Amino acid sequence: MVQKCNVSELHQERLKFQPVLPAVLKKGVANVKPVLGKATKSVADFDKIKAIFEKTYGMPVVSFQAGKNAVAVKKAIKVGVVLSGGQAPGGHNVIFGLLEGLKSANKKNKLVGFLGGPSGILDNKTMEINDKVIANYKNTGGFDMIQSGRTKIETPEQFAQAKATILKNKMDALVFIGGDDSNTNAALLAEYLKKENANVCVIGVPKTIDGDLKNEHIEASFGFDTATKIYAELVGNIERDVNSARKYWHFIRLMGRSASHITLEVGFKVQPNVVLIGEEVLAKKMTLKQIVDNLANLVVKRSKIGKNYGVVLIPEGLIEFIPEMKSLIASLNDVIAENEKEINGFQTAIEKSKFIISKLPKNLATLMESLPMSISAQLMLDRDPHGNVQVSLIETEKLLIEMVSKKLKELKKAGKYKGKFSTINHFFGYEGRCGVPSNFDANYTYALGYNAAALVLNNMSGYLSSVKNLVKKSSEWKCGGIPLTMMMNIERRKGKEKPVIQKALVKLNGAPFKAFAKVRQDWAMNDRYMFPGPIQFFGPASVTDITTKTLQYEQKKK
Ligand code: FBP
Repeated sequence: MVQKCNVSELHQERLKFQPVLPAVLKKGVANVKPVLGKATKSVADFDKIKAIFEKTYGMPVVSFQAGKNAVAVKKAIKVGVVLSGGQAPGGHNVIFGLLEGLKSANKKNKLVGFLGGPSGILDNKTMEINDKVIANYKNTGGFDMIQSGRTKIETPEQFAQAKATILKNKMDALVFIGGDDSNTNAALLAEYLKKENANVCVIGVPKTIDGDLKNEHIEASFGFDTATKIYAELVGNIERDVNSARKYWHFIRLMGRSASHITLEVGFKVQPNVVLIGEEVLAKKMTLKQIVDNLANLVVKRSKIGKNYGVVLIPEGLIEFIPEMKSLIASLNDVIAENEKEINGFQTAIEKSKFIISKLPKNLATLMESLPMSISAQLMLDRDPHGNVQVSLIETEKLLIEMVSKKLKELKKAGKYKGKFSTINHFFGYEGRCGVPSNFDANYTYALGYNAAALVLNNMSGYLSSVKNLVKKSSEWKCGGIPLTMMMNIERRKGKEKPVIQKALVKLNGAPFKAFAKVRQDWAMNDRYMFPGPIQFFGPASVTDITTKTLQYEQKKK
C-alpha cells in the first residue's frame, strides 16, 4: 500500500514551489516539434551492439523546437512509469512533470505508476497517478510515491511477462526513470517490444546521484546536485569541528558506485586535505601500498608542523580502481557467478570463504588472504541483480585507516614519526539520496519528466530524455532526446558479455579534474576548509539556484 507522507513546515512551503520550465516546453507538448539530427553510433563495440539492437540502433539525436504538433494530441493515451535503482532527489518531480506534460497535450491522458521498481511490471502492481496523488509529493525527496527496486528484466520469460503486463493495462508507453543499468533495461525492453511489433514506446530518464550517466547531451543525471550539496554540508561541518578541536584525522567515504564525480564535487565544495580519485589511481596503476604510503607521508609531514589532524575524502568505488583489487573483484565476480549453487549451499562464512579462495588464481588468493577479514568478507557479499559488487557495503575507509596506522607504527619505530594519529571513520551515502531536491534538481527533474512526455507523444521509443544548457537559467534549457543505444558498449557481467550503458568516469584531461590537480597540494598542507552549510531553498538566487562546480568547469563558467 502506498503511504501518505507526514507534512513538515518545509514540506508545506516546498509544495508551493512551481518549477520553471524551459521556454520551448512552456506552451505544452502539443506546441513542440522534434527536429532530427544525424544518425548515431554506440560508444564502442558497434557491431555487437548493432546486432543486439537491430530495431533501435543508430537512431538520430532529437531536439525540440516550438511548432504545432498534431501527432501529440491525436488520441488519449495511457503511460506507465517506473522508478528503478537507487533513490535520487527529484524522482517525484519527474513524475510531476511527466503528468503535466501528458495533460498539456490531452487532459484525458493517463499516468500509472508501477510499484516497487521493475518488479512492479513483472507482478503487475500499479497505482494511478493523478493531480491528487502528486499534490502531496511536489518538490519532495525520496521515491516513496511508488517506491523503487533493482529487479532486472533479463530472461525471455521476464520480457514476455513485461509485455503481457503492459498490454493487459492497455498502455501506450512506459517511462523508465533510472541509472545506467536501469536504462540499459529500458533499451532492451524498447528493442524487444519493437521486435514483437507491440506498439509501445519506452523512454528513459537519466537518474543517479553518482553523476556517471552523462555525455554531451546528458550534462548531468538528476540527484547529483542535491546529494553533493548534502554531503558537502556534512563534510563541511566535520571540517569546522576539525578546525576547532584539531585532534582527529577523519576518513570519509562518499557514495558513487564507480565514478568519483561525487567525491570530486564535494572536494570542490569543502576543500579537504586529501581527495582520492579512483580514476587517477587506475590511470597511474597505483597499488594499495602506494595509496597508503602517500597518506602516511602526508600525516607525517603535517605532524611536523603540529597538525595531527586532517580530512580525507574517499570515493566508495576506489576499491575497484586499484589495479590489484580490480583483478581480484573481477575474478571474484566470475567465481561467484559460476558457482552460485554450491556457494549458497555452504552453512558457514568460513566454508564459503575457503571455497571461493580455492577457486581464485594463486596471486589473487594471496591478496585476498592478506586483507583484513572484514574486508574480504565484504568483497564476497552477493552481487546486485545487475552483477555489480556492492561497493556501498565495503568499508574502504576502515581499510585505509588500518593500513595507514600500521605504516605509521613502522615509521615511529624507525624514529621517522613522532605525531599522534587518532582517527574517525564515516560513510555518507544514504544520507544524500532522499534529500529535499535543491531548486536546481526540482526544476531539472520537472523538465526531464515534461520532456519525456514530449518524447512519448512523438512515439520516440528507445530514447533518453535530454535537457541541456544547464548552467543557464532553467527557462533557457534546451530539450530533446538521445537514443539509448548511443551510450552502450559491451561489458562482462555475471561472468558473461552483456550490452550495458557505459559509465561516464571522471576524465583526467577534463576541466574539473585539471582544476582540482592545480590546487590539491595547497589543500593538503594549508587548511583551506570551506563550510557550505545546508541547502537553501529561499533567498538570493546566487545561493539557491547555483549549479555544481563540476558543471561550471565542464561548461567553462569557472
Ligand atoms: P543507481 O546507480 O541505481 O542510481 O544507484 C547509485 C547508488 O546510490 C550508489 O551510489 C551506491 O553504491 C548504490 O546505489 C547502493 O545501492 P543500494 O541502494 O542497492 O544499497
